[in-house]
Amino acid sequence: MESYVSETEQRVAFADTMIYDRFRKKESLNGIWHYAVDQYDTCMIHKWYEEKYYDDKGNLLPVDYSFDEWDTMNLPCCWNTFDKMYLLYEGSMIFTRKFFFERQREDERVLLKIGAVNYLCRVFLNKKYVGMHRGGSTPFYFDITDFLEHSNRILIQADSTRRDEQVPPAITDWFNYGGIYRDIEIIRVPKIHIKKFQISLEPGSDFKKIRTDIMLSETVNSTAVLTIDELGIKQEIMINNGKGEIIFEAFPKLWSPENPKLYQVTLSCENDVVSDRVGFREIQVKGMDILFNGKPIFLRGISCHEDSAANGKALTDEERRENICIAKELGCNFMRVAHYPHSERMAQLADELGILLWEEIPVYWNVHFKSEDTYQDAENQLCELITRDFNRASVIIWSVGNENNDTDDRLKFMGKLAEFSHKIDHTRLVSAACFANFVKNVIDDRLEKYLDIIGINEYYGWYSPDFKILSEILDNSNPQKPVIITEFGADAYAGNRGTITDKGTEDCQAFIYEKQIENIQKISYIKGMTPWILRDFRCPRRTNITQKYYNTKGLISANGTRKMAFYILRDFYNSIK
Ligand code: GCB
Repeated sequence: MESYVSETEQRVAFADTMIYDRFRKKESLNGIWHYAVDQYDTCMIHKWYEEKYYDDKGNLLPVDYSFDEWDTMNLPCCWNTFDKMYLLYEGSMIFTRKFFFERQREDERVLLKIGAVNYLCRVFLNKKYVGMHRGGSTPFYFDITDFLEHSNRILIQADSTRRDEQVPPAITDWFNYGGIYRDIEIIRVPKIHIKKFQISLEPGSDFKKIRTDIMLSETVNSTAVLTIDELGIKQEIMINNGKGEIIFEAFPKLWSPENPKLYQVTLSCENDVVSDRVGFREIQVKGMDILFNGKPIFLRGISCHEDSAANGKALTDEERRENICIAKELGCNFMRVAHYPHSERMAQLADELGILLWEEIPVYWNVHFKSEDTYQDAENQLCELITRDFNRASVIIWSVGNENNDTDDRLKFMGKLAEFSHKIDHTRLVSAACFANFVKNVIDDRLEKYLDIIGINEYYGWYSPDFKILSEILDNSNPQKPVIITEFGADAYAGNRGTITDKGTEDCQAFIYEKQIENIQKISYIKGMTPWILRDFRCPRRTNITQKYYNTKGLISANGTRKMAFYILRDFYNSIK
């Protein structure tokens, strides 16, 4: 590793630096930032962020930047959709802006929150290195109290370079959007503040107990107060050494996709007050059933990427809402938001609009399963995701990965991730999208023993032409846990018609959906499906004339045109509702 990199590999923001921040007052640093493409990492090598304009003797030095004269970009955004010139750019970009800051209270701590940067991010404030983060889709926080002045310059490096040892690795089947593509915010908190606030229905309590876990920023003894006015609850919670937990009796109306009832909850402790809007629900596996609020459920799902033609991964709220509404129009009660954490807005909207979610980390294809560093990166992303979305009733499944061959190293790596998810969240199920054993034609992935639900990706009718083998696999298998068919599908260019064997046509895609549904619905251990995929998405690997750098397995095109298969799935879901 070159020395310029190692200096700025210190002070990594991991999940333990996160704070509870929903509905906290935030000052936004979104908006106009100056930027420059920095293909050769010159900013890091020559330390532009130190802004050395003179040598020790006071002589003017030549510099290769002029921050405040650079072009501007409105953040957050993906640079690839900002300007055609950057569509295929991968590497570093430097962003900078100035802002004023006034301290409000003597004891306040000031945190910088960045919603997501793909993939590496380094932050500098007033010529000093603040810290870095790795992982392209989860939020991170820095305490910048001691860096702030009245007039400030912030400089951020966003580095979207694909690397094999990262999570995801270099080759994926989606587009590598770069940029600071989620909100950049400043949050003021009192010195003693609420770092963690988790609230949920206690599983197995007959829907009559709520559990709350709290952690403060300091290891003090104190008392917190939780209120849920609508339920007449005002509960004191003892805090010892900065931590408190309580389980108490309550009778909430249960949250469900049909009735997404949310309660306003407030937690106060010392000088800090936070709130949330939460639903209470229970998800469990019993024998071969998935029980939602105690009743067996079939997950009528659809997979979905975080990708829009106009905005890349920086979807607007309207675009996210539209995706959820289209899924509901399909008759879905469930979405698999693949293959990495989507914005926290997605789960918040799912809570409000009523749709269940599978959330995933990008342990995708050929991850470096042997590497301890890669494992730590994956576990940290998982921890950041769980910490961020713990209070979202809509999220019922954590997925620890997608389509990885059943090797010993992978089993150890993903088994550990599954155990980790169970350890830090006992209110949800854990799964992964696996392969069937295509040699023996049976579902027998060894990861099964760590999972609550087995996800199976199969592409019969598309990559594997013979549907007879699908029915053989499904008949041969005797899984001991419920199965979700997490992927099947076929490419189709919207409006392209042909026979059922003409690849790339709507007719072929629709035919494959019919045959898949015919096979899947006969199998009683299958408790859900999330076909691939709601909407066409950008993908550099897809160069066919019917693809044009898009994966066209969407039931709708990137601009929303419904394909024939959309109606096949909609009719099936409506028939089993
Ligand atoms: C898969 C992957 C997904 C791809 C899809 C495809 O199995 O999980 O990421 O996009 O197949 O279209 O090939």
